[in-house]
Amino acid sequence: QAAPIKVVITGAAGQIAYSLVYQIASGACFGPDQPVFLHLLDITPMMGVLEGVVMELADCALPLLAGVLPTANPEEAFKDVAAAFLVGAMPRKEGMERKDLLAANVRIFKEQGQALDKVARKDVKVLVVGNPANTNALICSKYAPSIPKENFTAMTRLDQNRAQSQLAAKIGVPVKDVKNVIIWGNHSSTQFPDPSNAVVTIGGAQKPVLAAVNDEEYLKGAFVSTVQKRGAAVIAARKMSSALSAAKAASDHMRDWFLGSGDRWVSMGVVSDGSYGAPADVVFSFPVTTSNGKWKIVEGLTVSDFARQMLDATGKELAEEKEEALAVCKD
Ligand code: NAX
Repeated sequence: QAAPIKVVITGAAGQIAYSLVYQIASGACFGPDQPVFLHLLDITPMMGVLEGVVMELADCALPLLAGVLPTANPEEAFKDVAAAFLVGAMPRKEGMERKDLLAANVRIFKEQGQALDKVARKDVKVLVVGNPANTNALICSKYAPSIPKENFTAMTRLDQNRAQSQLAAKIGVPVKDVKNVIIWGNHSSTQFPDPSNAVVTIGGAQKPVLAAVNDEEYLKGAFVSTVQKRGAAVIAARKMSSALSAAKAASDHMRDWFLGSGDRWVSMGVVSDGSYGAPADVVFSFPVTTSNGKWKIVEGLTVSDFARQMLDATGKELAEEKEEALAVCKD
């Protein structure tokens, strides 16, 4: 059997982590032959809760789980890790402006970037889930200059999974038969879920989703807004934010990055090179394929006028968030 890899989850006492630890420790993420040593980071007041998570992990008696280290010290948590799930962030409290939330969280990701830079493996793959995920990932990368910027990504896979699932239900096929839906831009309400290159397998033959749905008004309207507002709909129903599906998406993202996406496109927030007219040097979600531990932006897609407007709006938001975040970091 392979030697264990060290994997860190931050926000480990929180709700997403509660599902994510099992995804990782059961082999769903890194494969059934890869043992993992889990580093679990949370803040000091949460150490008691985290101890409960550690107890439950022990009680799962998982063959691939080589060990668990609960800690409140980022340098201990990030030491020698090959994969980092940065889930922990400050939740929005009542009366808090979006700006205040951004400021609080950007500071956390600056510190964590510095700690990763100091103690993590130089090939560590970092996935930021904590919001504002794209801008947090950018800041984290900026404060970890010894780690390649390609190794910092933000999660839009939950949005992709939601979009794929909506389309499959609309067409009436199993979700696995829809592929290549794209999420462009920011993981926020300006994101653009784009079905224009998606394909569906019906009766053994592939067909464009646009033709299978054949309802432009729906695809530009209700489809887009349902995906954009799905997080709020789950909160309204569950009185808590998406956690099971967020953990599954985080595991999907990291699995595809480590093990390859095959011929499917997946959406990942990555440091933009300006492809498709997106602003450069922001973390922008693009369609990518992954192999040998590297992602590559899918090239040569046509961008319609409608898509152009949507891409520009989400790009503008990311450029603004970046300026705000950089100003906070200078303080
Ligand atoms: P919880 O509030 O349940 O858990 C967050 C945990 O992070 C808490 O235990 C808290 O103590 C810990 N934490 C806070 N500051 C920390 C620090 N400096 N270091 C380590 N741990 C710290 O939130 P949960 O529902 O698990 O959500 C976590 C984050 O994911 C939130 O920012 C949320 O907005 C974000 N989401 C992102 C999604 C995405 O698609 N990118 C979707 C789901 C989710 O909403």
